[in-house]
Amino acid sequence: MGLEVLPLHESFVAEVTGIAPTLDVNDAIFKEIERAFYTHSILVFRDLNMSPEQHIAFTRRFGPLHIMEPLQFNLPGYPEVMVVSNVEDGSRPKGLKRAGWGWHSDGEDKIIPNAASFLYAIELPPEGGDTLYADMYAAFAALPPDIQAKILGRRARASRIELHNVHYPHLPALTEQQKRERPDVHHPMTRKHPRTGWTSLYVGRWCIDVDGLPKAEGEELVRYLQDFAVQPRFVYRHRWRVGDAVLWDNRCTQHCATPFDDTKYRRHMLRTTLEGEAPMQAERAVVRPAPHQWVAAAD
Ligand SMILES: O=C(O)CCC(=O)C(=O)O
Ligand SMILES: [Fe+2]
Repeated sequence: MGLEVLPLHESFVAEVTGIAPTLDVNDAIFKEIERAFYTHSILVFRDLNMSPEQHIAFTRRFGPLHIMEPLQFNLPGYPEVMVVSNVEDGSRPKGLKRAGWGWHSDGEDKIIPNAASFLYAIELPPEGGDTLYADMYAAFAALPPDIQAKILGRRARASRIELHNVHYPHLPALTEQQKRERPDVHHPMTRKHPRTGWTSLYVGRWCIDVDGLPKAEGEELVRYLQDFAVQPRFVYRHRWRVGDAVLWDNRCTQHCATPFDDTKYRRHMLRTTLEGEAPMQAERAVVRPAPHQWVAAAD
């Protein structure tokens, strides 16, 4: 039984098979997995059986971990593991409810966004609760040339402060202290991936307007790009099974959790998160090449 990498979509996402359900792999195999991750942007693992220690240990091989705050949504004793869940312990929520019900990449509204996230399914509802993923290299490549030229080298403003109530209407409003901790950020609209060098479209749901453009024009451009990015041709739908884990690269993909009846069913997931870097501006377009040219891309 050897490692296999099987594409699940024509442009991104691959399933990795032939490895231990604990993801305890040697360095040579890990190198293959890492290469597959940077070329396919998203890896799906199935039938896993990982302890929180194993989940953390595998993720850490890609780089330093990010501890999600506030710590109230992390697994007790394991600050590196965030709980995405509607399950309650008495009346206390065990995790963040309705996380990511809308297209985004993790941390896009922070100064240092998260590089990658690794979500592991522990308990699932019988219907609903799929996760959608969209390929931002493909979205960038498919943009009309005049729009590419308009956004290359530009920045857009992401605002937790203005959009928190829009995206998290079920959560309390931000306190003044939280607002100070989550100031507006101005990220490149076209992002250069630090490992592959390829250009992705970097505009998600926390984005609001564009630096250097009149407000209304910037808002309209942001809405256009948000809609363009998530057209069905760029999207892979993950239908979860218990024991699945999906590792996604937030620098070149977006994702969107789809709803389920959370008054009736339980959905309980554990997530580790990789520390990121300040997004690099793509000053010129470097379109992701065809798969047969990927071999050396991530080395
Ligand atoms: O629950 C999901 O399917 C994804 C939630 C999400 O956006 C995340 O964990 O980053
Ligand atoms: Fe997310």
